[in-house]
Amino acid sequence: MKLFFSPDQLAHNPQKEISDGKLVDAVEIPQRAEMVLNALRALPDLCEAPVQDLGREPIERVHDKGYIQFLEDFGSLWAAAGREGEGFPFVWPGRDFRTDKVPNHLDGKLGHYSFDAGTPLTDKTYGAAYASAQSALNGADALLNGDQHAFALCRPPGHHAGKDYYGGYCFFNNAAIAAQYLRDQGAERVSIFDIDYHHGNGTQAIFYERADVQFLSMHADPLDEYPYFLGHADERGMGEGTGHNFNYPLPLGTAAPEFMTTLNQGLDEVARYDPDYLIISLGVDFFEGDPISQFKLTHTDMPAIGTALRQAGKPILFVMEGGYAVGDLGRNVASIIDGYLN
Ligand code: SP5
Ligand code: ZN
Repeated sequence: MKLFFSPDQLAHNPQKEISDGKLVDAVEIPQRAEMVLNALRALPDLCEAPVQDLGREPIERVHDKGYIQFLEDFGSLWAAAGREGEGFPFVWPGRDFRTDKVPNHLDGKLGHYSFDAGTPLTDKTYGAAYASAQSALNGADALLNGDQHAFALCRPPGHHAGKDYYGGYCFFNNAAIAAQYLRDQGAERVSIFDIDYHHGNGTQAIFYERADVQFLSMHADPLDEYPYFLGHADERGMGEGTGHNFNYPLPLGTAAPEFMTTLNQGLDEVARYDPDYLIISLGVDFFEGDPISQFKLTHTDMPAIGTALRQAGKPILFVMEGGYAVGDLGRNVASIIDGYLN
């Protein structure tokens, strides 16, 4: 299995995030990728492949140009405003506000292009997010060239990012960019199954009205967990996309038996849809030791997840999403991939 990762992805190195009313240590840190990289390097069936720059165009197929430009310009805008430290929005267009005009003011732009205050933005974010998307695109290319599977070690993650907004530590939606690229290169149908602990709100929104990309997400019930405002079971798609969106909200405290039953339920829907390619948005924040999550999967539960995914029998692109128990992250991901391969 080819492994795609670019060292440029490490440049986004946030120090603090807002949580519980305080600035606390950031959890989506470069060490996450280093831990996964080291653990995957130890697997005999993994080989690192170079990440080619496939350009900005495949990112523009998913994201708004003004949004991409804002991320690229953010560092200079922040410095020109005489500000130090990391950027956080503090005002958003809530109900009754307008979103059809992009404010001139930096604070207005931050609110326009984001949905939470928990995601630090810096002058290094764009380059790292761009490189993360390139890793996903190279993984997609491997499948197009006949590989049966590929692992894109994306970081920063992507599944909370929508067409023109960031949040949840996500800036470019790597899985969505890969799915669109597969479609543009000739695939007829692509499924994205998001097994991160949090609902993949950005991915859902991007494909909500489309029949050519099926989206499934299993996650902590949004009534009780971030991102709170999307991810319910009755969200089934709109227009042509009706019937192609599947959400499986699960209670806090969910452990392996219910998790696996739900995973297999989702894989049954994938089989019915019969996609050319399956993308797994692989967050491992369902681990019992995750510092911001409340599922109860143990380290020994991991291989069975890989085995179930293997049984789907489709070419698979793994796209890394969340998982914040940094010390256990590498071995958890490696166990899933080991279960998948063996
Ligand atoms: C990709 C991904 O997994 N993003 C997750 C974003 C979650 N952001 C909200 C974090 C809130 C943490 N609050 C924890 C409080 C513990 N006292
Ligand atoms: Zn997550």
